[in-house]
Amino acid sequence: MSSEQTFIAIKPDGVQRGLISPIISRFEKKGYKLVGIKLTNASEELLKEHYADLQTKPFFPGLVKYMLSGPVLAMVWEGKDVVKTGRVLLGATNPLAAVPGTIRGDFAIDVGRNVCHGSDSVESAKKEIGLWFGKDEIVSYTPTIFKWIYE
Ligand code: IDP
Ligand code: MG
Repeated sequence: MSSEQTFIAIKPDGVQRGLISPIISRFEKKGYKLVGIKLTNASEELLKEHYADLQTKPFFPGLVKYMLSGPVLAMVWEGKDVVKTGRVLLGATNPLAAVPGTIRGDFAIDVGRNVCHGSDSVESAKKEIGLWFGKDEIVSYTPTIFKWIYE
Protein backbone atom coordinates (compact mmCIF):
# COMPACT_ATOMS: atom_id res chain seq x y z
CA MET A 1 0.00 0.00 0.00
CA SER A 2 1.12 3.55 -0.66
CA SER A 3 0.02 6.87 0.74
CA GLU A 4 0.92 8.75 -2.44
CA GLN A 5 -1.78 11.29 -3.23
CA THR A 6 -2.79 13.22 -6.33
CA PHE A 7 -5.10 16.11 -7.03
CA ILE A 8 -7.75 15.30 -9.64
CA ALA A 9 -10.36 17.85 -10.68
CA ILE A 10 -13.37 17.63 -12.94
CA LYS A 11 -13.38 20.95 -14.77
CA PRO A 12 -16.54 23.07 -15.33
CA ASP A 13 -17.27 21.39 -18.70
CA GLY A 14 -17.05 17.93 -17.13
CA VAL A 15 -19.43 18.94 -14.34
CA GLN A 16 -21.89 20.59 -16.77
CA ARG A 17 -21.79 17.60 -19.12
CA GLY A 18 -22.70 15.10 -16.42
CA LEU A 19 -19.30 13.40 -16.42
CA ILE A 20 -18.77 13.36 -12.65
CA SER A 21 -19.81 9.75 -12.12
CA PRO A 22 -18.00 8.18 -15.12
CA ILE A 23 -14.76 9.97 -14.20
CA ILE A 24 -14.94 9.04 -10.51
CA SER A 25 -15.86 5.53 -11.51
CA ARG A 26 -12.58 4.99 -13.39
CA PHE A 27 -10.49 5.88 -10.35
CA GLU A 28 -12.71 3.79 -8.05
CA LYS A 29 -12.67 0.75 -10.33
CA LYS A 30 -8.90 0.95 -10.71
CA GLY A 31 -8.66 0.52 -6.94
CA TYR A 32 -7.67 3.99 -5.82
CA LYS A 33 -9.02 5.49 -2.61
CA LEU A 34 -10.94 8.77 -2.52
CA VAL A 35 -9.72 10.79 0.47
CA GLY A 36 -11.06 14.27 -0.32
CA ILE A 37 -13.88 15.68 -2.47
CA LYS A 38 -15.75 18.94 -2.87
CA LEU A 39 -17.76 20.81 -5.48
CA THR A 40 -16.48 24.36 -5.48
CA ASN A 41 -16.45 27.62 -7.38
CA ALA A 42 -12.73 28.32 -7.46
CA SER A 43 -11.56 31.91 -7.08
CA GLU A 44 -9.50 33.65 -9.74
CA GLU A 45 -6.68 33.95 -7.21
CA LEU A 46 -6.67 30.20 -6.55
CA LEU A 47 -6.74 29.35 -10.26
CA LYS A 48 -3.89 31.72 -11.07
CA GLU A 49 -1.82 30.07 -8.38
CA HIS A 50 -2.86 26.58 -9.47
CA TYR A 51 -1.76 27.31 -13.05
CA ALA A 52 1.14 29.63 -12.10
CA ASP A 53 3.57 27.64 -14.29
CA LEU A 54 1.51 28.52 -17.37
CA GLN A 55 1.07 32.25 -16.74
CA THR A 56 3.21 33.28 -19.72
CA LYS A 57 1.30 31.08 -22.18
CA PRO A 58 -1.00 32.80 -24.68
CA PHE A 59 -3.92 30.58 -23.61
CA PHE A 60 -3.55 31.46 -19.91
CA PRO A 61 -6.35 34.12 -19.73
CA GLY A 62 -8.73 31.78 -21.58
CA LEU A 63 -7.75 28.91 -19.30
CA VAL A 64 -8.54 30.93 -16.18
CA LYS A 65 -11.86 32.08 -17.71
CA TYR A 66 -12.74 28.46 -18.55
CA MET A 67 -11.97 27.30 -15.02
CA LEU A 68 -14.08 30.18 -13.61
CA SER A 69 -17.07 29.34 -15.82
CA GLY A 70 -18.72 26.98 -13.34
CA PRO A 71 -18.13 24.69 -10.40
CA VAL A 72 -15.16 22.35 -10.31
CA LEU A 73 -15.23 18.95 -8.57
CA ALA A 74 -11.97 18.89 -6.63
CA MET A 75 -10.70 15.53 -5.40
CA VAL A 76 -7.74 13.85 -3.74
CA TRP A 77 -7.07 10.22 -4.67
CA GLU A 78 -4.58 7.98 -2.91
CA GLY A 79 -2.69 4.79 -3.75
CA LYS A 80 0.38 3.21 -5.29
CA ASP A 81 1.81 5.37 -8.08
CA VAL A 82 -1.43 7.35 -8.23
CA VAL A 83 0.15 10.56 -9.63
CA LYS A 84 1.56 8.89 -12.73
CA THR A 85 -1.29 6.43 -13.18
CA GLY A 86 -3.85 9.19 -12.67
CA ARG A 87 -2.34 10.99 -15.68
CA VAL A 88 -2.60 7.76 -17.68
CA LEU A 89 -6.28 7.43 -16.77
CA LEU A 90 -6.83 11.07 -17.88
CA GLY A 91 -5.02 10.70 -21.21
CA ALA A 92 -3.04 13.27 -23.20
CA THR A 93 -3.67 16.99 -22.64
CA ASN A 94 -5.00 17.33 -26.21
CA PRO A 95 -8.07 15.06 -26.31
CA LEU A 96 -7.61 14.41 -30.03
CA ALA A 97 -4.24 12.83 -29.18
CA ALA A 98 -5.60 10.99 -26.14
CA VAL A 99 -6.14 7.30 -26.78
CA PRO A 100 -9.63 5.81 -26.57
CA GLY A 101 -10.17 4.26 -23.15
CA THR A 102 -8.74 7.31 -21.40
CA ILE A 103 -11.05 9.94 -19.96
CA ARG A 104 -10.01 12.69 -22.38
CA GLY A 105 -9.81 10.17 -25.23
CA ASP A 106 -13.41 9.11 -24.62
CA PHE A 107 -15.09 12.32 -23.52
CA ALA A 108 -13.45 15.37 -25.10
CA ILE A 109 -12.28 17.02 -28.34
CA ASP A 110 -10.73 20.46 -27.70
CA VAL A 111 -7.66 21.03 -25.50
CA GLY A 112 -9.45 24.02 -23.95
CA ARG A 113 -12.38 21.77 -22.94
CA ASN A 114 -10.54 18.67 -21.79
CA VAL A 115 -12.86 17.96 -18.82
CA CYS A 116 -10.33 17.03 -16.14
CA HIS A 117 -7.10 17.91 -14.38
CA GLY A 118 -4.48 15.69 -12.78
CA SER A 119 -1.26 16.60 -10.99
CA ASP A 120 1.86 15.98 -13.08
CA SER A 121 4.30 15.11 -10.26
CA VAL A 122 4.30 14.18 -6.58
CA GLU A 123 5.64 17.65 -5.83
CA SER A 124 2.90 19.49 -7.74
CA ALA A 125 0.30 17.17 -6.21
CA LYS A 126 1.39 18.33 -2.75
CA LYS A 127 1.20 21.97 -3.80
CA GLU A 128 -2.22 21.55 -5.44
CA ILE A 129 -3.75 19.55 -2.57
CA GLY A 130 -2.57 22.29 -0.19
CA LEU A 131 -4.15 24.96 -2.39
CA TRP A 132 -7.54 23.33 -2.85
CA PHE A 133 -8.02 21.51 0.47
CA GLY A 134 -7.63 22.22 4.16
CA LYS A 135 -5.90 19.52 6.23
CA ASP A 136 -9.21 18.70 7.97
CA GLU A 137 -10.85 17.99 4.60
CA ILE A 138 -8.61 15.00 3.87
CA VAL A 139 -9.93 11.77 5.33
CA SER A 140 -7.93 8.79 6.57
CA TYR A 141 -9.40 5.27 6.39
CA THR A 142 -8.61 1.78 5.17
CA PRO A 143 -11.09 0.27 2.68
CA THR A 144 -11.90 -3.33 3.63
CA ILE A 145 -11.36 -4.38 -0.01
CA PHE A 146 -7.71 -3.39 0.05
CA LYS A 147 -6.51 -6.94 0.69
CA TRP A 148 -8.09 -7.81 -2.68
CA ILE A 149 -6.33 -4.93 -4.46
CA TYR A 150 -2.85 -4.89 -2.93
CA GLU A 151 -0.66 -7.98 -2.66
P1 IDP B 1 -2.36 19.06 -18.33
O1 IDP B 1 -3.72 19.54 -17.88
O2 IDP B 1 -2.46 17.82 -19.15
O3 IDP B 1 -1.38 18.92 -17.20
P2 IDP B 1 -0.99 21.53 -19.04
O4 IDP B 1 0.04 21.70 -20.10
O5 IDP B 1 -0.56 21.60 -17.62
O6 IDP B 1 -1.78 20.16 -19.34
O7 IDP B 1 -2.09 22.64 -19.31
C1 IDP B 1 -3.10 22.90 -18.37
C2 IDP B 1 -4.41 23.07 -19.08
O8 IDP B 1 -4.34 24.22 -19.91
C3 IDP B 1 -4.80 21.94 -20.00
O9 IDP B 1 -5.39 20.84 -19.35
C4 IDP B 1 -5.76 22.64 -20.93
O10 IDP B 1 -7.06 22.78 -20.33
C5 IDP B 1 -5.15 24.02 -21.06
N1 IDP B 1 -4.29 24.11 -22.24
C6 IDP B 1 -3.06 23.58 -22.44
N2 IDP B 1 -2.61 23.86 -23.65
C7 IDP B 1 -3.56 24.61 -24.25
C8 IDP B 1 -3.66 25.21 -25.56
O11 IDP B 1 -2.78 25.12 -26.41
N3 IDP B 1 -4.82 25.90 -25.80
C9 IDP B 1 -5.83 26.04 -24.89
N4 IDP B 1 -5.76 25.48 -23.66
C10 IDP B 1 -4.65 24.77 -23.35
MG1 MG C 1 -0.56 20.37 -15.96
